[in-house]
Amino acid sequence: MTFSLVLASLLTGLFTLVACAASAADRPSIVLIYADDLGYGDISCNGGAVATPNIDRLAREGLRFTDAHSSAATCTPSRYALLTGRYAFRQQGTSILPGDASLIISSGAPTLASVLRDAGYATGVVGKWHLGLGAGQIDWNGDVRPGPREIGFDYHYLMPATGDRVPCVYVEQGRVVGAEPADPIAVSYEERIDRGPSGRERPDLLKQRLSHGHDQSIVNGVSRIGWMTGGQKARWIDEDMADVLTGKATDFVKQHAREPFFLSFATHDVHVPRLPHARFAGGSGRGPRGDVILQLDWCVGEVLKTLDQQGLTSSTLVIFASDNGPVLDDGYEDESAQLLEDHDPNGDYRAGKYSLFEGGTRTPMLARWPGKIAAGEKTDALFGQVDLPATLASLAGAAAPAGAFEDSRDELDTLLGQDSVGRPHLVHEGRKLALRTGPWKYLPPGSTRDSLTPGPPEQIDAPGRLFDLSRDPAEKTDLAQEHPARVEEMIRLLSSIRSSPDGGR
Ligand code: NG6
Ligand code: CA
Repeated sequence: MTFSLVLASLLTGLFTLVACAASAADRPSIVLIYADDLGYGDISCNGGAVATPNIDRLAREGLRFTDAHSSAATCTPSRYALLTGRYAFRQQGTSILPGDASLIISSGAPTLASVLRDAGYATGVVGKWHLGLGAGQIDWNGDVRPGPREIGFDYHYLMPATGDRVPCVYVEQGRVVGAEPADPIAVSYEERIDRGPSGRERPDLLKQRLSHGHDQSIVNGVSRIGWMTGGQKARWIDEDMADVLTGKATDFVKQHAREPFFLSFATHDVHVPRLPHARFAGGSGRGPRGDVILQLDWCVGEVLKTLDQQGLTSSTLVIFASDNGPVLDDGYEDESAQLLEDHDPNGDYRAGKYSLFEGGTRTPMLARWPGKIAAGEKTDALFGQVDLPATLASLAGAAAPAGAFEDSRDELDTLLGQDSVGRPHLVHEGRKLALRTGPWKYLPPGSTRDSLTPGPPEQIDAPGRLFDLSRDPAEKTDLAQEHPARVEEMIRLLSSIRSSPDGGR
């Protein structure tokens, strides 16, 4: 080899090294803060009447999305889509799960977490899970697996299902925190295994009365869905939950400050039961729902403060979003409807959680990455949380795994604020499926719930309803009769997306 050839190959090698180092340095750590049941209008930067200064800081320093959506109008299917990059309707058993359900994502299946882990990220999930644990009968006194570790998270500290479902315990690395062999935990959604009084029988024992459902075991003075016995020392204190989970989330950030990490911090707030810590109780003047919005904002502030203190703010992409739209009375008498005053949980949109109307899935979304995402901007691009796996994989320089993430589009340009259009279409999942294409929204015939205004579900006749959201964000004027061809076309597109992810490409 001549001297010049040797020099050339040395230089090439050096260049490759520098290029790799640069791309590694360009990869931010990622913190996803995933709120529960938080509506588009629940944050003050979207017009909410309860002040959320920490969440608003993300908007001031980053990008505010006006047309970003959870994949479904309830928790489990939204979280499934967010992790797998697949719409949940493609898999049976992805509707709201009981607290003893099996893990609904197969061990070893590629997920947002596993792809980032394989790309060299330390991965952790703290907070609400609600994707099932174990495979069959769970032994809450032993090793609870499969769980997050089998689908890509190195670390977990979880509430297994929801705050209103048993078991009311935390699970850390496959073990119930505080479990004692002498006081074994048992859980049942079929049999009344708890000999103590139920919430229905003894409302006088409750801190907050139930309004519907939630009439089984009483834990920490709150009546829950499901029966549970044992584990007295392991049971959570609802009022401390925001502190406990935020502590675990910020510990994870501190422990991984010197390497790329992905943290999914899924808060319990603002789901029911709404039992804020005494620091926040009464603070909003709008009852417990307003108070837990304050508490959620505090949780966000603690994470941002930790990033600041660790010198990680500019090297971390922070995404803030919610798993579905807002709900007022979701089973407890917490005066959420009576004390709303001028606060509009869904902004200008119609209905909320459980609904195919916009309020079901159009949720807050903020993205901050200083220097890479312009500060203080807003985007009207259509964005779906189902896109996060392909988008964040692309950000991390990882290839989307073959045969996976099939509904997930690489929308990195949209996330960074460089594409103002976003997705060409998006499915919304409620009991049925609705479809967006550009400004058009198609809702199928059937019934859809409105969890914000009392009354029976809304009945939609064939062939369904069509709205032009650019003129009619509140979905009041049905244009289906005026635009039959568009309705036909959207029904066709929805059915082809339903039968195959490629149908919509
Ligand atoms: C419903 C519960 C509701 C809430 C929801 C799940 C009743 C009557 N209602 O079945 O309180 O727990 O499930 O919410 O039990 S989600 O945000 O996790 O999807
Ligand atoms: Ca939810």
